[in-house]
Amino acid sequence: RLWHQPLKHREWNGTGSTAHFQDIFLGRCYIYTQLVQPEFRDRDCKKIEEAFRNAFISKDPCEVTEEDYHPLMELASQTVPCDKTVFWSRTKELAHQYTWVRQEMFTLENTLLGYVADGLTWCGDSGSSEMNYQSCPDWRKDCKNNSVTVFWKVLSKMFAENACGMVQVVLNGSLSNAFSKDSTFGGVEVHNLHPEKVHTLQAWVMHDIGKSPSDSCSGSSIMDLKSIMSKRNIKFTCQDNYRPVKFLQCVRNPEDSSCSLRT
Ligand code: N1C
Repeated sequence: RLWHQPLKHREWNGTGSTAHFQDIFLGRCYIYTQLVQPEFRDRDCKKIEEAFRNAFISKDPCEVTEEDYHPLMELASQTVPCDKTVFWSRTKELAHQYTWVRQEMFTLENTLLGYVADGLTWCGDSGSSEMNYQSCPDWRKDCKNNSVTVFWKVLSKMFAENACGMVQVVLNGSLSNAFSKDSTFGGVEVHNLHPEKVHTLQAWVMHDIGKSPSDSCSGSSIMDLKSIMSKRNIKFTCQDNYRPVKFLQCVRNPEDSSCSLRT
């Protein structure tokens, strides 16, 4: 490479790493450890950021393995109290609104690593120690085992393994399949719950206000989930439009007929 040529990264089909990635990561880590959950105030954000970078930097972003993230997982490990884990699938915003109001409950994004990485994109390059801000692998067009997807897979797996007591999942009843085996919830989390620790999975199937309901607790996708749980020896319950979550939807849509008393 001639000295005056700008460094050329390999080109992928997805958007590149989030601009100012390191600053955002570090800033979020300090917000979480100092302000959101001060029990974590002694965690070393610089070390966590370094362990995170080491997982994917100078590597082909399509060849990242689960093991690459293990040192990070160890450094930033976190346990959620029993009965307080909330999973979600295609209902991210609503699930986050719920845990925001119920501060003692946790989605993955209410844990340190989920919090710092939420909504960000990152990838490295085998020929460079820099992040690639031009492009990153697309899950469909380039590869499944990319730096972002592998991260969420490892983290989701640990989150499910650590869950205990009664756990909840918020599902989207405005999709034709509220439960999908191809989602992270259906493909990873459900299979990593430990029946010795988790006695019940409670599903809430929520319909978007203003959209027609497409799936419900009596639909076939929920029957699939029910049968997976029964094989795994975990009790399963399901409720359509669970009231405490429905109230949150009604805050945004107070005039909807489904939000008035006694309907
Ligand atoms: O595939 P999903 O939903 O079923 O994944 C959600 C499920 C939750 O219970 C979380 O614990 O898996 C966990 N999880 C995240 O917390 C998360 N935050 C951001 C999985 N993925 C997460 N992301 C990104 O959203 C990630 O890039 C992944 O591919 C999507 C999954 O969202 P989904 O399909 O709505």
